[in-house]
Amino acid sequence: MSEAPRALITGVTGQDGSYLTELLLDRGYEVHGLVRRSATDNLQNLRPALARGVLNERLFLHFGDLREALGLHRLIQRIRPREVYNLGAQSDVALSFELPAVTTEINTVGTTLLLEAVREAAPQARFYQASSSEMFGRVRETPQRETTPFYPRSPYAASKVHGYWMTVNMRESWGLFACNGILFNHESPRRGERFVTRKIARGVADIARGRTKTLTLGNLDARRDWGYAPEYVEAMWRMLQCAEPDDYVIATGEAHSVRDFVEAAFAVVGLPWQDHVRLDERLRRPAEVDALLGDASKAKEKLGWAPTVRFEELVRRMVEGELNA
Ligand code: NAP
Ligand code: F7E
Repeated sequence: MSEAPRALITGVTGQDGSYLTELLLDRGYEVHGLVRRSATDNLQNLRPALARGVLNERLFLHFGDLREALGLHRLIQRIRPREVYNLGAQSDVALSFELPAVTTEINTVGTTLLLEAVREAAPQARFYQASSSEMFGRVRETPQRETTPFYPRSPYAASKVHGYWMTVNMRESWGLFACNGILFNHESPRRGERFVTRKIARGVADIARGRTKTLTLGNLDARRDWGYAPEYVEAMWRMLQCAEPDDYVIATGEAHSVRDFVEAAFAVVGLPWQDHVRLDERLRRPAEVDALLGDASKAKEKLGWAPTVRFEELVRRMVEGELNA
């Protein structure tokens, strides 16, 4: 009997980490997740995976942190994964303006330490880096593709540019099978509560249930290319199954404003959004990314990947997710 392929996921408790865990378990993997110690429950997103009853059989959770070099090295040496998915990050763009050093430490130093641990302890492993459309920032061309130059507009984006180039550099210097997925915004009912789509979905559900009357937001004009997270983790996996390592944009090719999202979300519960939405200047960022739109034709051609969940459906799933919570 052949051994199950082994994968290590950093950021396993996050939105993407939890969906990727389920996808890999479905495909017969033994999944190892790096989990930060937390005083409160941070395993919420992993409940469906844990409910499969395979903890410590096919799903293993290890305490650790991306800043703990020796811990990463020891873990990789011990489990010798075939695939490593680096999804761990301080991923909150707004917060990165308040925590630039912590964001840099986790996203930049952390990524570097993980790549170094892979190079030393499992150089044959395939490595996925969670790069971001935020790297395009003040965009140099539209739509954005793999060749579009970066112009980061936040400490978060700057840290991700460093992670991107470290990944390319490890590939070119040491021959690591290392890929960047340049993923545009992707959402789901498991999205972190501070991100705008989840905040809107929850606000709308609370208003519909009479728990509150208002939803307070910042910039309604920002435009994003929003996709559905479970489809995006499929793209991550496909990148690591290719014959050669490469970098790919993953996006829907459709952009909407935050206002469009608000309008569509209130439409799900049949309420007029103008009666409930308040604006607060304090929720605006020191520097904004005005509009992102991705061109995922390379992923379509080389990975056979294409999104199916479109904007209206995504909004509906998120609002219904909150109403059923
Ligand atoms: P998320 O829900 O915020 O999850 C982030 C994960 O990183 C959590 O599991 C978190 O653990 C973990 N983490 C934070 N600091 C860590 C540290 N010092 N050591 C180890 N783990 C740490 O993010 P996501 O939406 O799933 O996104 C996954 C990755 O893709 C992130 O790197 C993000 O920057 C990137 N990305 C996301 C999007 C998007 O639209 N979602 C788009 C492009 C790129 P705790 O649970 O303990 O906080
Ligand atoms: O903001 C505007 C805000 O925080 C989207 C991360 O996963 O995707 C995410 O970053 C837009 C911005 O996501 C509020 O100004 C208005 O223009 O949901 P967000 P993000 O900054 O695009 C990328 C791809 C990542 O890589 C990141 O890790 O919405 N906006 N009013 C607001 N945003 C928030 N959070 N809250 C508001 O009240």
